[in-house]
Amino acid sequence: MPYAIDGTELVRKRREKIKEPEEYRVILLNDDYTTMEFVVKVLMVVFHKKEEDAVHIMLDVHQKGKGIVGVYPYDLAFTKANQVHAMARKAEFPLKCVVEKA
Ligand code: TYC
Repeated sequence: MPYAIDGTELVRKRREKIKEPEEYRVILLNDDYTTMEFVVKVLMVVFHKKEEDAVHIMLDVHQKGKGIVGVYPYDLAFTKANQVHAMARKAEFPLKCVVEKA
């Protein structure tokens, strides 16, 4: 080490290293086959939305083609996307969502 660093410098360096987790958007995609009722259920079960909010999000996706459902750290975003696809597969609906970096 070419020079000594004091306690304050060490604390500053350690603080600078702490990064907030990067965030990822989970985006729900519209399709012509999944029922509105099922989409609302998925939004309530997987994303913990209140029924009123779930209906609003579902209608927005239905009208616009896609919409952001939530923003999460990487692992949680992909876990939720997988849960959506697992529920959809089981119910034989083609419902899809995608994850993108926020
Ligand atoms: N478009 C579907 C219908 O009319 C409803 C729907 C909404 C499907 C949102 C997917 O992400 C979706 N039954």
